[in-house]
Amino acid sequence: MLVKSASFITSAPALASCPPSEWPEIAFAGRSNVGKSSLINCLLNRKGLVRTSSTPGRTQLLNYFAINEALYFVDLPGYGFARAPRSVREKWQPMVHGYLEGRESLRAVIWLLDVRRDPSTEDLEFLDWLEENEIPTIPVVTKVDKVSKNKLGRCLTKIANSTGLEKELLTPFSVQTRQGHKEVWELISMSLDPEA
Ligand SMILES: Nc1nc2c(ncn2[C@@H]2O[C@H](COP(=O)(O)OP(=O)(O)OP(=O)(O)O)[C@@H](O)[C@H]2O)c(=O)[nH]1
Ligand SMILES: [Mg+2]
Repeated sequence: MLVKSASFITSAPALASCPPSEWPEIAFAGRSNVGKSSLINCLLNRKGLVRTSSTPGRTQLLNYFAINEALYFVDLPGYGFARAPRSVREKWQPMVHGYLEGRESLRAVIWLLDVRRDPSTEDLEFLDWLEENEIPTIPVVTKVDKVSKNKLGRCLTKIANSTGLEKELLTPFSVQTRQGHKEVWELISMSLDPEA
């Protein structure tokens, strides 16, 4: 997709405060620090549109970005950040599950996993929850610049085995090399227009 315009719209604390659902939307989910905000910036070719951080747990609201006045990207707060205050952790589930269950204009969730980490219990629970709720899920494996080509295959096999997802469904991605940029956009386009 040619990104002509991309801008921050709002940070919503819950489904009820999301903007009117006039456009289809794609949400980005995964553990804290996995690279959600970086992936969005890369897809939009905007370096600093979404704030990224080496401190996990920065994103704590449903952050809305409008693309080409035709599509929303929603940067979701990450899970699994053990050091986050309890108040933040307790809010995560009702906020994120409530949004994902209730947002009719949601077309797919891009679910991120770090290539160097074994999927955690929280990752697997979240995937189960997405499957139970029949939410279309696009798995993306991030930070693949951090492993050699050789090791990448083994990491993907491991992730496939522990998640039960087909290895072919895992799209390797790197902000550094832009590997996967085209593939992720293709998957987004397919979920926006399943007929095509
Ligand atoms: N080498 C490398 N680093 C990456 C990549 N993607 C993200 N990072 C780094 O990982 C860290 C976390 O990235 P973010 O995009 O802020 O992660 P996030 O998932 O939005 O994190 P939260 O908002 O805390 O949930 C930052 O230091 C990024 O620069 C990548 O593809 N390659
Ligand atoms: Mg973030």
